[in-house]
Amino acid sequence: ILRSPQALQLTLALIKPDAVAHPLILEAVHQQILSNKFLIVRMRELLWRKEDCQKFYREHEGRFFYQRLVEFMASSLLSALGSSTQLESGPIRAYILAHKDAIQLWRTVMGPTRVFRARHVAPDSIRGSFGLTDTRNTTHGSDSVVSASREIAAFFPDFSEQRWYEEEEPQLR
Ligand code: RTP
Ligand code: MG
Repeated sequence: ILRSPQALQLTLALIKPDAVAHPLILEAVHQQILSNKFLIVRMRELLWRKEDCQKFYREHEGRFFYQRLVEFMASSLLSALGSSTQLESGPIRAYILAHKDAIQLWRTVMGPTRVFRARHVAPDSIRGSFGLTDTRNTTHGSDSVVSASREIAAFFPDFSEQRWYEEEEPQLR
């Protein structure tokens, strides 16, 4: 009964460098994933290449926050080596999460984008609890089925949703 995109939706979740850098926050976010009964389909940690990051966020190109968002999310070789010139950036963690209502549920668990708003209207959400600024707001989540499949492919190019439903997901029944 679970073996269909109708029954189980996928989303891409990212934990941003501000949270990956902090073991307690990283663990708390991971626990939020588990306690909300998401199934973790794939998970990886990486230093994001700037070109890949720019491509991922291309819908925001030209917006006032685009440059600082990319500088924060992507790592140059200098930041990989621990250079103090790029203190903010660092590794990120990417997940494919599955749930009946994965896209909307993850966005609710994250809370509002803007940290001031998150703290006021959803203080127990991830961003309300751990967000530092509008850029360093702890997590990312896909906003639609179309962007989820584009974003999953960006981080997990070998992943096939079809094959997953057919071959892996049955273990859950
Ligand atoms: P996300 O894509 O990260 O899951 O969050 P979202 O849909 O709620 O927000 P979106 O509008 O797609 O923006 C993507 C990321 O850009 C940064 N941002 N900063 N006013 C600002 O300074 C501002 N607005 C957006 C945030 O880090 C946001 O997560
Ligand atoms: Mg978005």
